[in-house]
Amino acid sequence: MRTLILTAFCLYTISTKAQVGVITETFTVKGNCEQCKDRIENAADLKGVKVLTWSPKTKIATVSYSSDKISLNQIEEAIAAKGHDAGPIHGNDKAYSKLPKCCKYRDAKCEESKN
Ligand SMILES: [Cu+2]
Repeated sequence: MRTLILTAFCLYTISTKAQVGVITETFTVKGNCEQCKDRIENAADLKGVKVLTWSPKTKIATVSYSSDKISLNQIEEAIAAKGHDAGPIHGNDKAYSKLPKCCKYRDAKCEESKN
């Protein structure tokens, strides 16, 4: 009986996970500084995205989003469009060229001083 209940519980858990809903995932976004952080987090201000936070230290973005409204790929594309490499997507070169010097993560590390 106990086994049956456990099995039923496991099946329930699996089916709940398979349903669409709010998903939290992490992916790498290249960037340098606090300005990058603002740019990246604002880029992810999209319909279906609950919250995205990015750490300049770890270069990891953590995003919670409604999978029935938006996909992780779309979120990564929105960030890449701002010039930041996001997950498997290469940051837009034109947008990258317009980034402040401090944010050009392909060419330089950000100095601690602002601007
Ligand atoms: Cu920056």
